[in-house]
Amino acid sequence: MERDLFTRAAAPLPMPAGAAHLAGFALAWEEALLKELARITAAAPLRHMVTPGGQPMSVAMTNCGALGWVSDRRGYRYVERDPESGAPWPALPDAIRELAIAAARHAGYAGFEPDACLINRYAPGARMSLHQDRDEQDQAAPIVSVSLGLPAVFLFGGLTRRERPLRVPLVHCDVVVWGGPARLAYHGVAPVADGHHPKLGPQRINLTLRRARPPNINAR
Ligand code: MD6
Ligand code: FE
Repeated sequence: MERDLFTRAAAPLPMPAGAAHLAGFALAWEEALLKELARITAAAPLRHMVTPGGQPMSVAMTNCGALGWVSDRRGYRYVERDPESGAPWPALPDAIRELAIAAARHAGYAGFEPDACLINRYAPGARMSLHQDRDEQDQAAPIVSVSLGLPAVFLFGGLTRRERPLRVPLVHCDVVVWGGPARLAYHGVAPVADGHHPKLGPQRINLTLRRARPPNINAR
């Protein structure tokens, strides 16, 4: 297997109870992920959403799946349609769904069925400040986060803002899963350093898969 500057030997880093770092887990899906990403971002382009306070985010975002996470002056929420086009978000590709289910299972969360996939693009300098993911009605399900492209330092804290976060270096095709006792852990991404990834160029792409709605509500 190709190993380069951006690829570490597969060695999971220790994480708190309920969380897992799966080094290189997405490598088997790499080609499918890159192909699907191009398709999704052509149909639902990456865009800089604004925070409820009106600031444009440094991370550009889009979604695929039944539900997409959006932020605007009205707040954060999941919606069934792309507000830019009015169309439903692109469907969740089988390959992305299978990767998420396999990663969740590997981390001890069998039966994960994602209904939302947020796609984040970090240009060098982009970051995400520490926050909890609490916009999902179904907090029983874990969160699966797939890193592609440039490396980044994932900040993984505790259940309060006061705990100093772990710094978890992530490279292309690493996956992080958190749920159970870690489901509401504070997390974020340190500013992405300059660089050029052989497959993705000067950017980090993150896919975050979640279960936003409990199955019965979602089936409506
Ligand atoms: C990441 N993203 O992009 C982590 N959480 O690596 C997040 O943690 C996140 O992008 C909630 C809402 C949007 C996000
Ligand atoms: Fe988050």
